[in-house]
Amino acid sequence: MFKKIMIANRGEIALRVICACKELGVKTVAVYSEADRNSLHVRFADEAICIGPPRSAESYLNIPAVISAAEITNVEAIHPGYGLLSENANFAEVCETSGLKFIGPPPHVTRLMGEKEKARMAMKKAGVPILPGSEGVIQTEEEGLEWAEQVGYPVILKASAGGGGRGMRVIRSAEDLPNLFQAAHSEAAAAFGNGDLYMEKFIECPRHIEFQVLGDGYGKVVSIGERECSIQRRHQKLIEEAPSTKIDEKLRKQIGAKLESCLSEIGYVNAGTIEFLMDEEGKLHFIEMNTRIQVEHPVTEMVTGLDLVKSQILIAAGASLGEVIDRKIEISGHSIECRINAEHPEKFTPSAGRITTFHTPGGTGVRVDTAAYAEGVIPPYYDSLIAKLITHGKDRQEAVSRMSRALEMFIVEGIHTTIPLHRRIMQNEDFREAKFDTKFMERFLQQNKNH
Ligand code: MV4
Repeated sequence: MFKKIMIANRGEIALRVICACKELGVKTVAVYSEADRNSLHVRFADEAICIGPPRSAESYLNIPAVISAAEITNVEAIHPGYGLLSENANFAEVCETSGLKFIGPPPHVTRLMGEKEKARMAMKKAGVPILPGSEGVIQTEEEGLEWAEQVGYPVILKASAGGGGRGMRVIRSAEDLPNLFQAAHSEAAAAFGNGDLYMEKFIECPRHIEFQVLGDGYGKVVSIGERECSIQRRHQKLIEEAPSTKIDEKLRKQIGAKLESCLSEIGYVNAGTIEFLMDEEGKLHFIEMNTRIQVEHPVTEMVTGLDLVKSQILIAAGASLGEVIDRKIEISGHSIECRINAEHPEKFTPSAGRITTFHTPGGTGVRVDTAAYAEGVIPPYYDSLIAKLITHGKDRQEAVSRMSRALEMFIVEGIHTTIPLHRRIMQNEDFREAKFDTKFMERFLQQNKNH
């Protein structure tokens, strides 16, 4: 096992990694920007190093500064958390060439999954279901028209270097294709430095369901169930849960087995998430893979009893899956996570500043992952997530009623948060009946305009 690792991240996920390290007896080094001097990740780490000014580009994303801090403090490995450098294959490569273990997959796997159209073809080859669409990159408008004709409208153009919803265009008829093709191409080229596009059949009202996997370095990959992530706004998830009410044991096993063989073939190592769209008939279709620990990993932890972050560190240190998971994985009960953001709950505009009161709920089946505290300051430079409220119950209904009462008992004053929004969603009839898709929030906000 490592003696000391660095956490190249901030906020709640930096604390989450510190928790895992403390339990494993691993010493920790925090890095922080000038805006995060008084952050809890700095306080709870064994050592801390300032790596630059507030803006992420000059601190948390500054690879030379992060690597220098790792060398000065003699750490053996770096945990990247989520966001920031977590899916940067070049960073993973620099780590390895500097003799530092990157806690995540090898660079070539991160690179493959970062090219969405290549990832799609790799999954197809291994028998994981994908949507009808182009094979590889579409070079010209004419080629786009041919594929669209074959697939049938509506279709969606996506940026191969994109992901997470950026640079997409829905095309409903042939006459719209030329303009939208050029627009998507220019947008992708400007945003990602790569204008490559691919095409898929467009699903109007999909559910977003993702599978968690863990791979060791010895060719073994296990699927550890799914998460339902359809409650989102502008591609930002708001509520996640596990398991999905739309997945039965047969489908879970079938998709899980396909993913295990496919990712074992690819040489997948460490934690990963495979995103699917579920169509109106309940069929799953692969869309993309995330090669990091996800924000919503706690709901999987709550229903399996696994510690995914400890697992990541053990795997990076050379443990086999047999050593990391020493029993059969079973899904027990139901778990829900509400993302508490420092935002105005109706306008969704960022709300930075000093927190004056901070009271977190507790009690049976309640977990709070946060780095916020009373009198602490939420800086304006970073992601607006300030806490994750997670509940577990024997079934979905119990998890929802726990969430409802926990939200009532969560007090944050001094800044605006999404807590009032979550309280209202918990009362929504469709939500309570698990009747939703990725358009849920649009409908919900429309209906609740006057509240
Ligand atoms: C789609 C789609 C419909 N059909 N692909 C958005 C995020 C990115 N990961 C994929 N996204 C979508 N891809 C096809 N073929 C609809 C979306 C989509 C979406 C997906 C998941 C969660 C929320 C979403 C909100 C709008 C659109």
